[in-house]
Amino acid sequence: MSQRTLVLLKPDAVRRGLVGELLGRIERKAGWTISALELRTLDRPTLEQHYAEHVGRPFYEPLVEFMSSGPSVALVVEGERVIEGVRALAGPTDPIAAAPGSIRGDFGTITRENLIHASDSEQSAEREIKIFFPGLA
Ligand code: 3AN
Repeated sequence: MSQRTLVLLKPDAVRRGLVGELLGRIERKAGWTISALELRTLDRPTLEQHYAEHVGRPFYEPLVEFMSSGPSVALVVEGERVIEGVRALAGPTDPIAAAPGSIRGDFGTITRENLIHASDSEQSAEREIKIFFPGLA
């Protein structure tokens, strides 16, 4: 089943020079393609929309601070079961709990700065793609 997902390589990934490594892991999956890609510093209104479900949680303010602290790479990836697939490449939210071999497991230590965001369902993917790439059909 071909799907689309919204991926963010977060400011820690960009600062640490991991963009090539992380894009490479996505590109090397057979049949997946990148259909949009942009380097962009995310502003507060964009992040408020993106993280609407987390507004009011104790980690929300530091999360927004971090996410607007430098450029991120936003991209849309398309392909077979790509929503579940990129989440599997990323690993779980807590990088210490994430298995080695996953992006968070290989490169992360703290939960806020966990390198990558990937949509968690078809509904989220549709909503998030509209926020970051409103011109994409
Ligand atoms: P995921 O990105 O794994 O789907 P979400 O959607 O639950 O995780 O959380 C969004 C982002 O909020 C995470 N990627 C992480 O940066 C941050 N976050 C989530 N839970 C915590 C927490 N307990 N403490 C600090 N930051 C958190």
